[in-house]
Amino acid sequence: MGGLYLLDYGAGNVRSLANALNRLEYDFKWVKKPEDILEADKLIFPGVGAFGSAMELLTSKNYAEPLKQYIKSGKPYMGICVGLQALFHGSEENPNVPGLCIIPGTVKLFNKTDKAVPHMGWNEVFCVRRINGINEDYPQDDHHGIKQGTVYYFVHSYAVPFTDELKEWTLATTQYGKEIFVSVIQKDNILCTQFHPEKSGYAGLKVLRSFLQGEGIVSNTSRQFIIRNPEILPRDRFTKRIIACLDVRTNDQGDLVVTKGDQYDVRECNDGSGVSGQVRNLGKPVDLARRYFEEGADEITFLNITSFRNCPLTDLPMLEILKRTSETVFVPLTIGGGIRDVIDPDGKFHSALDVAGEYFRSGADKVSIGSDAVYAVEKYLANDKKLSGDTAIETIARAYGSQAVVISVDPRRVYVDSPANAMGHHVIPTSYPGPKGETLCWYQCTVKGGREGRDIDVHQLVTACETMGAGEILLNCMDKDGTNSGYDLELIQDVKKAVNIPVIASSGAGREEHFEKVFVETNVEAALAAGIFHRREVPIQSVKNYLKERDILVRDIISTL
Ligand code: 1PR
Repeated sequence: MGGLYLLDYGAGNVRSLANALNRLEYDFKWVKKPEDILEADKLIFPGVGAFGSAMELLTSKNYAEPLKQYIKSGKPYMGICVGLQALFHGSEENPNVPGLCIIPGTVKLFNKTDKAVPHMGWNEVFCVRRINGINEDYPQDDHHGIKQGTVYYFVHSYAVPFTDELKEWTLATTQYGKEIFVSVIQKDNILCTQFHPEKSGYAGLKVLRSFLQGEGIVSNTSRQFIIRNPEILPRDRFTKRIIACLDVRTNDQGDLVVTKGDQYDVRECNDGSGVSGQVRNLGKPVDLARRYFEEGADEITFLNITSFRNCPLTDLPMLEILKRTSETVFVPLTIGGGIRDVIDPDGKFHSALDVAGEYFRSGADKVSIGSDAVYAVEKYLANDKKLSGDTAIETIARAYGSQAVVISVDPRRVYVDSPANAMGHHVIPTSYPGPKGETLCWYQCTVKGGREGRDIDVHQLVTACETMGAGEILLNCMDKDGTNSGYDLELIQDVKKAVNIPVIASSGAGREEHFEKVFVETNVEAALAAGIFHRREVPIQSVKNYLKERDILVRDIISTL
């Protein structure tokens, strides 16, 4: 049989890797039984989710032993993310679960005091092994397509600290905060990346292609290398993410279109009478997503903004949109709208975990939970902050990892003239005066796309969701949405101080300088925009150029394979 095999143990989004191999025009087969592993001529293990669940699934499927035999056979093995970590003796993530014990060492949790965890975004690799005779500045192209100075997409909370004992195994390291970890393992037939090459744009596809062509292994045998130690830089090379957001809904003719609201109202007011007109149609979801990928978006977010009306599993067009988008877009995809327990039209119950699983299997890397997160936190607060363990956030984070769970917050300002009138809510000073000149407000969470306010503030929501295991906050603002007046910096600063997980600023972007302000004044990891991109008012590259000129790290796109 032979050939290239992918080892899918059923815990995550392997569709993206399959799409990447299709884009590179490589045929492959899926490992379906333990014997397939030893049949393979080349094997890729895309590990997603928690170390423990990966190892338990490998063991329960009787894959672990044949996998160790395969690796020891000398045939080419590529491990991705948890597929790298699994080679080690164990992980702090699940201390009682042994790894494959091929490489000495333990996977450790990042230090959370100086940076957001998970490490979710684009970061540079540093080749600790340089080809002899090549000067320091020469870009490294012979290391399995891995180029010094290029950024790749990482999403993990645990990593292998770089130590002298790992020098013979380590091709490259990456610095995050003040920690240096092993980002590429390469020795003999083994190549493993902590980053996701299938989600790292064309730079990542080049790494996959190099492994598939077997280039790196040849160059290793025929070259002399100089090993050098990575030094801790004053600042890591972690870039800020620019995210394009596509609010999607059916228009009155029943077609799924990309639309955009002004303060969440997506309908045109055609004749100035104030009577709602057509749903704004700003383009087709798959076409726009592909355009943004080519233009340098670091991530694409789809929000199904009328999902509260129906069962997402019957909303097959959204699943289809994800499947088609993930065929040609090789950066992370987030899908939101309707991630909750549902009963479909014929009465069948589907858990939020089932719904999320459908989206992951269709090509999503993250799911975004809006209304259901508000309801879950209301119950959590009413239950003396005891975790129930059965919320959508907890069940999806447990199965797919925290990094797969985003909380989308739809807050609106409630102005008060004094904290005493805020009914115990978290009040902050605002530079946007209220109707009676108030300079204080609290941010009320809403559900159903901003249609219904709840008695819960953003501070309560985000801190509780982090406790429940969410991995990221998508922080919208109804008052700023669609205004092109800039982000709500006070809201964002307040949330950024309240949580340790990454925060995406959203709502209000109008010009390149708005992105600089939000990064400099709030230190968020990412900034999202919709209207200015859909209406072609501000190109993504122009935002990135503006930020680069002001010494804010952003990803350079590699536009060709
Ligand atoms: O409640 O879990 O079913 O999720 C519904 C999802 O749909 C939530 O993420 C919610 O934010 C979103 N949503 C619902 N209704 C609307 C609406 O606009 N009528 N989108 C909506 C809210 C926020 C962003 C927007 C940014 C940037 N829009 O999607 O794109 O504010 O806009 P801008 O750069 O043009 O200012 P559930």
